[in-house]
Amino acid sequence: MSLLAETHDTVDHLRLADEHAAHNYAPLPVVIADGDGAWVTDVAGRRYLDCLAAYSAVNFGHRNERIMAAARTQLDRVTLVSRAFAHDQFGPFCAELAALVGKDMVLPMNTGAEAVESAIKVARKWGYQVKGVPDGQATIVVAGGNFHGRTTTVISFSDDPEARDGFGPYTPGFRTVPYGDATALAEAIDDTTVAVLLEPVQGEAGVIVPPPGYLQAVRDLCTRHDALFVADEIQSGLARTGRTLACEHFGVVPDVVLLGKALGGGVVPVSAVVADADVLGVLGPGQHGSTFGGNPLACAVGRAVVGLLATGEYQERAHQLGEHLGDGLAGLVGRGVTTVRRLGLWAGVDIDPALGTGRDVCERLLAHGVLAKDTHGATLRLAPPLVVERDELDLAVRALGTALDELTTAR
Ligand code: IF1
Repeated sequence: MSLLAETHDTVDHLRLADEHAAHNYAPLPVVIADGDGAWVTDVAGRRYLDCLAAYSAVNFGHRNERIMAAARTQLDRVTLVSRAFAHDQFGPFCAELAALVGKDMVLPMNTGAEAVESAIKVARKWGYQVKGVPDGQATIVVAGGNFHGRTTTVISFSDDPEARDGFGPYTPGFRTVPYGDATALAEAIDDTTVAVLLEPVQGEAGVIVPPPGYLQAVRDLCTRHDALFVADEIQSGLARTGRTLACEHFGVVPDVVLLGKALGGGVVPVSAVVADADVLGVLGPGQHGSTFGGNPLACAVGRAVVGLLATGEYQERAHQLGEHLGDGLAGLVGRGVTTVRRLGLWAGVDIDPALGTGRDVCERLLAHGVLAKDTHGATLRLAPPLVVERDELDLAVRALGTALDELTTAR
């Protein structure tokens, strides 16, 4: 029996979490009890417009009815059998997801970091077995400002001290080049390079859209040097930017696509490495695995997500609503906002440091009924569920303007 299940007291909940949960986050002082579409309600009954969507893991809205129906149906059938046996959601999920992405095969995992780690293992194995890189000498090129997860290997190639410091010794075999710099990438690639791992749009870095031609240059360099272009679409993918994959905006087709977050419909962790057989075929029985990867509940939810994406409706919504959001945010430039970056319904909003930090703005947005998250000090990342309505976006922009005015007055 929960100590506080029926308590409507935010402070009690925050105190319990503070006493019994690791302090690896500093959450805003709000305790959510219910979610529906683009809105959540806290334990005191206050409603908030969710402009984070769990870092784009809730693209289809809280408790999306088609996703929840698929989950409920599967919950009443079978939820976990391990990959030691097949099940009736597995093949269809893999076939349907592969078709959505335009590849042959899927390696289903759970978290985004697991998909990234799995892709690193596959790329290395492909390098040794197919490309002919001497065993143990594979290198992978990554970009400065990257965020690909929190596991030890992944933070080994992070250049964010908060994410990396204190967790050594680090995994070798990675080279870092400035994001957006094709010349630096060309200089970093050599015969040992098995892959270039990039976010098509850098999320944690603040929704950094690459310069024109950059991803095409990455594609060309990977082709020329027989290296795999691995696109981490865990946050940018699945309609967030207005296309199924962010890479589509730039006219490039990566060799390997990493998916996660919204693939689980906001219900269960579902991630995947998606590629053709000439890449994923390097894995044989016993060479990789996961207790929960590709479980029946995950596959049933994943199939519902793929079904939602098949019509293009969410991609179009993100495009249209993103334009509307962009127009609203443009009106705040010079009113405490210095820069706005956006692709689809995904925006990075830089706050004038003279006014305060991104956290300061988020705390005032909270008071005005809007949830958002800061990143790297002075940037807000806005990523509401794609089911949000225009007037709700207007509400968020108005609340941001008010928060900025309050900070200006308080100076
Ligand atoms: C946290 C950031 C966002 C990701 C990309 C892989 C992963 C992520 C492009 C790993 C995860 C999450 C992790 C979460 C907060 C959030 C985040 F701020 F950390 F960087 F979104 F920008 N590739 N991003 O964005 O996926 O293992 O978490 O399922 O760690 O604080 P995961």
